[in-house]
Amino acid sequence: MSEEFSLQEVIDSFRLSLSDSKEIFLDQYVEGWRGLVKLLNSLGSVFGFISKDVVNKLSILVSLRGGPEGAHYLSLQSMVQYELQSGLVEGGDNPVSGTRGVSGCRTLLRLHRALRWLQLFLGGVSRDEGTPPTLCSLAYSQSLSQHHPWVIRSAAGLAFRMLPPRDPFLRMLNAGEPPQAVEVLGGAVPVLGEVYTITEELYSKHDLLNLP
Ligand code: 1PX
Repeated sequence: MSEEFSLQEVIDSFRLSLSDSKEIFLDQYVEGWRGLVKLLNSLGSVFGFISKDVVNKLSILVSLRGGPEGAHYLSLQSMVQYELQSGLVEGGDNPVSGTRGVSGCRTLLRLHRALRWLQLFLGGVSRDEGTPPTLCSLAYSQSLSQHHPWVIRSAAGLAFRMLPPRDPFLRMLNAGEPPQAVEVLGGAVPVLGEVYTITEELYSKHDLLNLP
């Protein structure tokens, strides 16, 4: 994977994370998020606190996947099953991550909620429903913000205002000129939507949507 952000690479990773039987592979899911971090990093230091949090969550998942119980972290489905069976979902003393009180399920839940934000935001941009700062803040208020305390919400609100206008934003996606980038974006939304919906159903079935 190159150092530069590529929307297509992100879409490919999320698409590849989906197996034929609709399991979601963790490695490719993490890879998709790594791609998004590149864009976050290129947006400037105001977005640093967001990027840091995502990187931190990704490294927790990577350490679980690379640890002695890593085989259980092949997919989101196997992770949920393993952590439920082992009493780790609530974040018991997890010998694998070495991070006490941090489960794969609760870590991924944060990214899952953010994926909803991304799906709403990119949908709005692709349909040209407003400027990136406006759409970003609208998508945030319809999703992630409900899970964030005031201090995070206000810092996020400040960062959103620093987002570039539509055309420069589309050019940052590294998917060709704006009209082409819009097309690629249009293709990204259903892929993100599918990953989101499968995860949502999995978490909902096991009553994991409110993990602390
Ligand atoms: C095609 C390009 C689109 C742009 C890609 C940018 C991807 C950004 C993804 C943002 C992901 C944010 C993850 C937040 C996870 C979270 O909720 N963490 C909080 C709770 O964690 P804890 O472990 O304590 O339970 C944590 O407190 C969060 C801290 C960071 C602030 C999060 C603000 C989220 C704003 C989302 C919008 C990002 C704006 C990017 C602009 C393009």
